Amino acid sequence: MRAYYFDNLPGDQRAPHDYVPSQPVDASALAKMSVLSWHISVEGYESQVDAIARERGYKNRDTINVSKEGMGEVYEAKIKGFFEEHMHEDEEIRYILSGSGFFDVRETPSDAWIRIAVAPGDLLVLPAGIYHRFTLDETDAIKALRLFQDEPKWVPHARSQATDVNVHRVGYLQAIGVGA
Ligand code: KMT
Ligand code: NI
Repeated sequence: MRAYYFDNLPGDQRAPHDYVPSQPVDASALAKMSVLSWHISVEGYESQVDAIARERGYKNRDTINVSKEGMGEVYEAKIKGFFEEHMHEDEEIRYILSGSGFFDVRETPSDAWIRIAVAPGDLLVLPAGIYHRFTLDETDAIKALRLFQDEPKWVPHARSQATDVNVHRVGYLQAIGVGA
């Protein structure tokens, strides 16, 4: 997993958008934003993913296949929705089985985007309340496990003044020591 500041230049969301030279963001900077990651080889991943799921109380999971073939008619709408800046009231946990893509997370208070390039074997946890978005990259396909604690809470809350005061958003900022 590699992370770097997004260059904010116009153009295809699937392009890397890496500054030249790149401005990397390391795992400890991500951890300060409560963004956690592990790498677990896909070959024989089950027992290690099971162990992390047990430790962190992720009781349920399903598989998502983001590709034209995997999604059919809802593909274009889903791709558009994933890339709209939003937060959730629960963690967003993904283990990448195949393919690749980009999760963009908002740094606060700079409001810069940090782009996280995920590939097979990456397990990424975005905390509740973090503003983020997702896009496929130029390979146009990704398959991932979605893990969740109880009921999946996929409801996206689009960034807005109302979402800015959502209790999970405010709790997130307090947890990372920023703002209110
Ligand atoms: C999400 O919620 O943004 C997604 O599930 C994106 C695809 S998972 C790699
Ligand atoms: Ni999301």
